[in-house]
Amino acid sequence: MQVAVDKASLLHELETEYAVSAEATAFYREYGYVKLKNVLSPEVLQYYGDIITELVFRLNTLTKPMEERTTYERAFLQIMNLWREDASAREFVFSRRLAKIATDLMGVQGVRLYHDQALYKEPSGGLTPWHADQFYWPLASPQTVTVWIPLQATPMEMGPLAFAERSQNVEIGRDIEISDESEQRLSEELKKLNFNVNDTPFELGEVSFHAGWTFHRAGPNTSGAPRKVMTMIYMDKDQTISKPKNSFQQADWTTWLDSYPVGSKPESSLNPVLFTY
Ligand SMILES: O=C(O)CCC(=O)C(=O)O
Repeated sequence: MQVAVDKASLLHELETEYAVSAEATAFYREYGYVKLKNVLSPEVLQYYGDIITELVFRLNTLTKPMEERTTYERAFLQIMNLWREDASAREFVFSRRLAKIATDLMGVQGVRLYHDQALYKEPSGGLTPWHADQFYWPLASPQTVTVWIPLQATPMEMGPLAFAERSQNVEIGRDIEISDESEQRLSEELKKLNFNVNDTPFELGEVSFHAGWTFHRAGPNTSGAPRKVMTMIYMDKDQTISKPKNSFQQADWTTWLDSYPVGSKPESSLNPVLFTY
């Protein structure tokens, strides 16, 4: 029997506040990430998850067999800026509830969207190597944060996101892209420096927020089902664009920041403010 969807209550949930505790904020600032439970209901995850999944499989162009893929390609199907493809996906990505959490964790006055991306680790998909996201972004300050939203409960065998605690402040491996080399070099260096790694399952409704310079990875998906995840990357609304330092940042500047001038705030229509006090 099909149950009618109460769209108004789903939208209401995406708009209303989630109270971020002082402990969660302090944890985020010290450890560079935080995992929060019961942020989204099963109903919201089911409804928007189905829409996101349909878009991922419709827009995906990575169809070659696993054994012919690079490490990066084995890690996930990566489909970006779904908000520009579909009005319902936009409702999810523009959630004030999630944008306000990002704002409060960073302690800023508001956030803009950098871009969204769905990251689907297929059954038999490989690990996501250690890396820090901000290597890819031509942004001047470290005030960036990604919300990682599993669309199903994510046990260890699906490859939940894992975090090297307090690693946002160390200047190792900031010059290295996601690769076999980043996995090897960073796992050695992080071990040598005694970073504790939080590698734990996610309950349904639980999400994480991690800072742009926090090192993170994910294990392979050894389950029989896809690990479906949606993410949004937020930046302080007063963030400014810096001169691209590598070819990835150059490409990001053109694609995600609409080549807005270096030194200015990214104020093009690609980077809307999603929450402000
Ligand atoms: O989902 C993954 O496996 C990796 C996610 C990630 O690196 C990110 O969201 O920054």
